[in-house]
This record gives sequence, structure tokens and C-alpha cells, in this order.
Amino acid sequence: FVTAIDHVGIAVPDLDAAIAFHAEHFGLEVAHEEVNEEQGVREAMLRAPGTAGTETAIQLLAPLRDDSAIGKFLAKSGPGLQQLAYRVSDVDAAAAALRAQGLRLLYDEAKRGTSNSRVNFVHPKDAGGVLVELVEPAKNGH
Ligand code: CMX
Repeated sequence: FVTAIDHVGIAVPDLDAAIAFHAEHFGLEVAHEEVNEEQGVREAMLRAPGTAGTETAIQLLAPLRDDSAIGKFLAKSGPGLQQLAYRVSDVDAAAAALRAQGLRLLYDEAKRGTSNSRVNFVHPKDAGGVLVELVEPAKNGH
């Protein structure tokens, strides 16, 4: 049910500084930026120049609060890779299938993710130490 590697998420203390770093050293461009209050993040999706928009993105995640998922991750592990996100066509079906296989999903119901996508997560302890996000893109793509 995975249709693509949607993005790889990096926890950063300062979003603007991280955007500047990835632009200066790797030439990545900001395709999208938003604040997700519920998740406690300010975030940016970065892409290689000239790509159509569906290729794997790099997601920079900065905490809005110390007690958010990213705030806690930074306190414990410092800046670095925080999540791997698989694109799926139906996040509810994907979550149900994984639950039936014995994996713990973090949410009973999908929540709102980047660009009005619907998301859920597999607990990192059930996925080889990797926080796996399942992303069902919004139907209109935004
Ligand atoms: N990757 C790998 N391991 C992780 C991890 C991560 N991102 N976050 C926590 N862990 C590990 C911890 O190091 C800890 O391991 P030890 O017990 O060996 O020390 C264990 O998982 C802790 O798990 P926990 O006590 O159940 O939970 P935490 O308070 O550490 O929170 C998690 C972890 C995954 C439940 C929390 O980060 C979460 O709810 N994440 C989902 C939401 C999220 O990440 N939002 C931000 C991004 C928003 C977006 O993508 O749009």
C-alpha cells in the first residue's frame, strides 16, 4: 500500500537557519511552509530545484513548544533524522492493516498533517527504531 517515499523529516532547533543551510550547501528550495499547532511544529518541505513536486521531499521540523514531539526529540537526541514518511492512498486502511499485523499505531484516528494530508504513525519501537509516518495526501494535492 506504500506508493512512494513521501519525505524524510529532520528535527531542527531553528527553521530559518536550517532552510538557509540546505539552500546554501545543497541548493534545496522551499516548496511549502506551514505551522501545525496540533503537532506543535513550524515546518518546511524542501525539494531539489526543477522537480515536479511529487518526488521525495526533505521536511524540516522546528518545535513551537518544548513539550511537543519535536521539542522532546531535540532535548533527548539533538538535531537529526526524526521520521521516515511513506505515502499511502488510504491511511485508514494502511493503519488497520499494520495494526492487524501487531504494530502499534500512535493514533486511533488519522490526524491532519502537512498540506491537509491525513497522517498516522507507527511507533518507532515497532519499526526497527524508525518513526514511520503514513501520509495520505489531500485529494487536491494541497
Ligand atoms: N525516532 C526513533 N525513536 C524515537 C523517536 C523517533 N523520532 N522518538 C522517540 N523515540 C524513542 C525514544 O528514544 C525512546 O526510546 P528508549 O525508550 O529506548 O529511550 C522511545 O522511542 C520512547 O517512546 P515513548 O516514551 O513512547 O515516546 P516519546 O515521548 O519519546 O515520543 C513518539 C515518541 C514517537 C511517540 C512522539 O514523538 C510522537 O508522538 N510522534 C508523532 C508525532 C510527531 O512526530 N510529530 C511531529 C511531526 C509532525 C509532522 O510530521 O507533520
